[in-house]
Amino acid sequence: MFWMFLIGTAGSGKSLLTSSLEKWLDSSELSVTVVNLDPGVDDPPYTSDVDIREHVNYGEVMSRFGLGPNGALVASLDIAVSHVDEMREEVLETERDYVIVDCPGQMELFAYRNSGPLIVSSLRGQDTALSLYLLDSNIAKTPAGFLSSMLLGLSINIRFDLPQIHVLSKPDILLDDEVEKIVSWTEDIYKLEEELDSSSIGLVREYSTAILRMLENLGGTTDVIPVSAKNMTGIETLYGELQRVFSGGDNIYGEL
Ligand SMILES: Nc1nc2c(ncn2[C@@H]2O[C@H](COP(=O)(O)OP(=O)(O)OP(=O)(O)O)[C@@H](O)[C@H]2O)c(=O)[nH]1
Ligand SMILES: [Mg+2]
Repeated sequence: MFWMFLIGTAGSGKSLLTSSLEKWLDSSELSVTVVNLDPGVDDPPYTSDVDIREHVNYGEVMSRFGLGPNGALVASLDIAVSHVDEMREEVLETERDYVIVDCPGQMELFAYRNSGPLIVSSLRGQDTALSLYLLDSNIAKTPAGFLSSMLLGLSINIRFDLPQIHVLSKPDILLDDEVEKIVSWTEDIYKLEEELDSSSIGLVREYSTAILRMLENLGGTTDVIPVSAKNMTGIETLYGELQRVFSGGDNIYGEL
């Protein structure tokens, strides 16, 4: 089984991409299991085969412990840790080729507490896995937004220690040449540097230059694949990249 964990900032398009990817794989006669890991979601745009909500009741956690939405998510994920083995069994019973895991929206709560990475590593066990990190076009369209999204991606890579593919989500909200420009920043880090130099001053510029040098030392910025979950464009390219990483176990940050 090949596992894909969809991770990205709140509202970056994880759930819709889960749905579109499932449809695409299904229409290509590849078998796929969908896992919802978001205890707080009401109505995801897909039918999940395995669902964290079968094991943890977010609303009840919130009222029983008198918690707000974030506290309840943290507590729900902590509770879910003791149900991961059952969830993994449920996934294995489906006996499908691919597993898509839609991760919770509040990425900082999922990624930066212990329960999130623990759930991910226990769910996948020894199976081949990667993360699909979504960079939201709304944020990545500016050089500074793009750079901070890449930095966040690096941080996610450290937290989950999985090979990582970068997806530019919602490219359909941008003009074609804006998408091309973002892609060019990943192909040539100096293009991004030029734009950052002309669009930032002071401390932001100083930080940006230092971050770029760090990314350069790590082998440059990682390619991003524009994928519109709304229009179903770019999924074929994404699938090619999935195949490449799954077959080679490639880690985008190489030596890290
Ligand atoms: N135009 C466009 N909108 C999209 C695309 N993907 C998602 N959206 C919209 O973006 C919003 C958020 O999408 P979701 O799929 O719920 O995002 P998410 O990352 O799962 O959100 P949380 O789980 O709440 O963090 C919805 O209104 C989607 O319809 C896309 O490819 N293009
Ligand atoms: Mg979602």
